[in-house]
Amino acid sequence: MSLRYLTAGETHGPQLTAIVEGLPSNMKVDFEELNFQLHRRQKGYGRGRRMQIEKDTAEFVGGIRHGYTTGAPVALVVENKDWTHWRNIMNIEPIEGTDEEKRRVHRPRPGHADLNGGLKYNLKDLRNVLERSSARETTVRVAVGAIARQLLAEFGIQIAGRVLRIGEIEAPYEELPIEELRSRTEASSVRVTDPETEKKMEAYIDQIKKDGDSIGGIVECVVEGVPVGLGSYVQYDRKLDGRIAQAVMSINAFKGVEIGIGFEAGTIPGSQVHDEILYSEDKGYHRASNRLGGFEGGVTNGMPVVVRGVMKPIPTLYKPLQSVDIDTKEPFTAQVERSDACAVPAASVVMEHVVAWEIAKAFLEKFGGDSIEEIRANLENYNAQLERY
Ligand code: EPS
Repeated sequence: MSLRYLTAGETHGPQLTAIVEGLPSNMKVDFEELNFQLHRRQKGYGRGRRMQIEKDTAEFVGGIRHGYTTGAPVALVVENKDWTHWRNIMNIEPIEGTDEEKRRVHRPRPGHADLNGGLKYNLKDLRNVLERSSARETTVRVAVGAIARQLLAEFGIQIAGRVLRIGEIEAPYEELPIEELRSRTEASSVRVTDPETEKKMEAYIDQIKKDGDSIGGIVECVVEGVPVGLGSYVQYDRKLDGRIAQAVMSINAFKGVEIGIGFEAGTIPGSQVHDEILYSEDKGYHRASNRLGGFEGGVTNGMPVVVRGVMKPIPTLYKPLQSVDIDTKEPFTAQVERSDACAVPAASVVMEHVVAWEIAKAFLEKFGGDSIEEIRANLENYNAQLERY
């Protein structure tokens, strides 16, 4: 059985839940490290008041004993502290009260799932849409991805991310060792490597907020130590770059994804795009450059995997856009909801984790076994085969 997970829960409900199946047994789970990843997702300049309410921590309720996975499905929950303010509104039992008391939503926000969801599921209270479509759900995707990240770390695979752009402010691109990339972005309120850019981005976000607007950006994630041969060219749905693209596009508000130089590859000749193949005793086969971001034929080539994603501005605006009331069909322009002016730094953390998940899944497809020991033996066997090649 391949690695899989499902999530459940609403943004203002009691908790978010995830069930992960297919993890090997005997894998040590570092709870502190996992909660650190959840904490990273909560940070970032431009977040709204909700993040001051929440203190995300994962509570495991299945599949782990004495700090190690048992091979059984892993179940975890993350409490929504804000739920105490929504107990009645989010009650699973029928409640009495006016629309206002129930916080019924009938004015769809452009850019949100509100109207599509209402039409599709025939829901006259759009709260039933927004409660689930909220980016709050990325909390448990990070928790699940953090387990995948720990599995990958067992085999020397490391991940880091950064913010490349927020609105019109672009960060200078610096090639850095992964440890330095991590420490510099961790010290930054907007997850950039350069303090000057950080200041400019903060001022820019302040201005956007003052204008009652929101802003998106571009994020990048890099994965080092990925063995050659994950994914496959033999079938469309086994191409790992395609699976990563799907995972990144599934992050709330993401509108595009690139691998390596991505869209730039359509603007320059092939001689400047493809990465020449080299061989040396110590490194074996490798590439002179990494413009293709670690993939050829949908298969990893042993170079770092480089993924970029673009996040649109959050659609909940203090500066209202034109929409239509679903009760009266009349136009309206004023609906103010609490939200974030910019969640790009948080999205960068989410992207690291959905990418970690896809790579872990492909890793287990190639080296899968029911225990960590079995996987390690399979990997060693493969590495010996590569050396003989
Ligand atoms: C979100 C709206 C805001 C964000 C939320 C995503 O929540 P609220 O409606 O409670 O103010 O804070 O993000 C999170 C809660 C989170 O954990 O990232 C939305 O509409 O998508």
